[in-house]
Amino acid sequence: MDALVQAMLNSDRRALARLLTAVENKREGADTALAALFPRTGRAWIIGVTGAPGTGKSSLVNALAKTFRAAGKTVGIVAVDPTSPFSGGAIMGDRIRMRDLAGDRGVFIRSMATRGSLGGLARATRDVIRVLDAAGFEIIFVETVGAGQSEVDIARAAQTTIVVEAPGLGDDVQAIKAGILEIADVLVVNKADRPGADNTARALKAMLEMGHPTARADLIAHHGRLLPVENLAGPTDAPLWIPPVVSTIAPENSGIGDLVSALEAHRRYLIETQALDGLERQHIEIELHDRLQAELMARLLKAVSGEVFADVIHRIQTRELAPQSAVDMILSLHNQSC
Ligand SMILES: Nc1nc2c(ncn2[C@@H]2O[C@H](COP(=O)(O)OP(=O)(O)OP(=O)(O)O)[C@@H](O)[C@H]2O)c(=O)[nH]1
Ligand SMILES: [Mg+2]
Repeated sequence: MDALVQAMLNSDRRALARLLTAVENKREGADTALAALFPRTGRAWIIGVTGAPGTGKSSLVNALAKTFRAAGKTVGIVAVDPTSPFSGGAIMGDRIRMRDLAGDRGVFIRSMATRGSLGGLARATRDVIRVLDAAGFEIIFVETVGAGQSEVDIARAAQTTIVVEAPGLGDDVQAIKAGILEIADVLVVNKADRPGADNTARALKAMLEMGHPTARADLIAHHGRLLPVENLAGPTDAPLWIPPVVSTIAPENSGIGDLVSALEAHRRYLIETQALDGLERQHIEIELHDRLQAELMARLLKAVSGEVFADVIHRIQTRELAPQSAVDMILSLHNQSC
């Protein structure tokens, strides 16, 4: 694994691909490799791209990557598909959509599909992003499909999040799922060549005017909290970021310049208001919480046998044991075995 890390740091693309596979699958030695690489991370600009299936996320990433490459930036792309266990189709599609990037050594594309739990996917995505960051890619796009909690969780690894909408997904406002708007730093109405695009843009702008989240603190509301919220937020007198709405036609490169300007403005905003530090602290807190939760649960399941669980479930069903008493009992069993 050491040799692989060294080769990867010497820009060996095959070593990078192999290291990513090892990290994604949590192979032996992967955690040590990640720990060795960790001091080299934190330099990349991570841009999340999320939205309903087929809205044009990959086409947009392709167009954005080409623009950033023309400006001399190196680009990593992570395409995550939590919805399908066999995302071969989507991955093939991405390969076609992004084929103009093939052969460019300044670009590295990685597709990931669900393996095991969604929590596991979020963990794997963070680790894959870190390896690309350590490898020196300056901008990393993370594309996630859909609009559920899992996509929101994955999008939280990003510093700037693009939410992509397209006309014709049914009722304009209905198409904008609750929760997805709150994570948007930049809103894109792609497929602006299609009828109804102006309505979608107007509906989005109206929704933004109606209610804009005043703080990012709500982002961690469903997670446990290790730190008081005041410690997480940036300076309270910082100006608010109002997400701009940008219309694009990705395959024609139309609107991409405006989108890049919007992204860069958000980046500047994060730096100038010192929100970047606060955001990173939030991300670390969420990650630490997630990792502890997964690790504690894994240890518990290792220490307490399946028979004990079966017995406890039976005793709950026969009303012999209340669910919370069962939890206390299992935890005390676990503590004894530690
Ligand atoms: N007319 C039109 N078609 C577009 C535009 N952008 C993308 N498409 C087409 O829409 C389809 C889906 O584009 P993708 O970029 O794969 O969309 P996606 O959001 O990445 O899709 P998934 O990853 O499967 O969710 C493709 O056939 C694209 O060529 C656009 O601006 N206008
Ligand atoms: Mg895609």
